[in-house]
Amino acid sequence: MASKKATDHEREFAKDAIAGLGAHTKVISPKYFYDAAGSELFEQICLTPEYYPTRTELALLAMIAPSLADGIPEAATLVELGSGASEKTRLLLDSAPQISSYVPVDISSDALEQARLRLAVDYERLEILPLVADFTKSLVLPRQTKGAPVVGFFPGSTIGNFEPDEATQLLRKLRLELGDNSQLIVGVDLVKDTSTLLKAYDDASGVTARFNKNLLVRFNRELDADIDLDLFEHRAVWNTAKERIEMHLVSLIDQDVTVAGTTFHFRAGESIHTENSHKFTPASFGSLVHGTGWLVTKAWTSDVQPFGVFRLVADA
Ligand code: AVJ
Repeated sequence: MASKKATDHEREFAKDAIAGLGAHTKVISPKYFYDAAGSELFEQICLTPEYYPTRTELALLAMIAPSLADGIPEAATLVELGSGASEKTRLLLDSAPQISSYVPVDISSDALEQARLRLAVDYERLEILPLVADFTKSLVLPRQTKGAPVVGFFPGSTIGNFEPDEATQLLRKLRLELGDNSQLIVGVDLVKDTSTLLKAYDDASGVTARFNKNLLVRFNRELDADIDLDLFEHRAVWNTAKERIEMHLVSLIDQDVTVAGTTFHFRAGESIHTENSHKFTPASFGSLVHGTGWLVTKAWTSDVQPFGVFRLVADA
């Protein structure tokens, strides 16, 4: 049984890689960053001096946790999307002991298991129900949570990785899945000066470059590719029109690479577009949420490095 599951995952990875590398503008979903090595590299990115979002959000959450907790019902279920190491979760759990069950959702079973083990030590009364899933697909909450008030937690500005129409679709889907009396707490990185943004996605010690190139490592290991990592360069650019940071892997020469048995030609300077990180203003995030079945009832923003936490409640 276990091996069949693995091949489904690799089959989808191969299918997406062939479709993306075969597209007019070569692209691959950022969800493929997060194998065990990628999740670990992301934890390291959060420790770089340049990558401000995680520290800024943690500081903001620490400040507003009591207000967030006030709005959380008795015996609530906390559903966290793309949970990773769950440090931010602790701030909520510490200030809202009325949370009785926690459903971390992540594509990386390793990261989930590590988070579960760490949390179980400190939160004995908390029912931890990990869900290995791609939260962009249909989410079925564990049956143990049936009937409990649901609080969604979507930190880290991961919503910024989606194109605006994908983000609204995701919010609509979550509105239906989390239910009528639910709420959703979203962490959103805000627009700021371009040099700060570019440094955050291209840190001097090259951790983000390794995180980006880890995709090529996965192509070689899991999709029998023959890619020379030194012939590709990490690049982060600010797209002013779309208010987003884009990450790319740029081919340094004309070359052919084979991935999952298919050969793709790269011109020198041609890239694989690996991630978008859209940046918002409270107004632009408000219009993104508009019409998705959620209402923004509260917004908290930090002013040092502008970052926002928004409480969305299900519209009646
Ligand atoms: C956690 C996915 C939101 O887009 O800022 C960090 C991932 N990419 N450095 C982001 C990331 C490059 C991060 N997210």
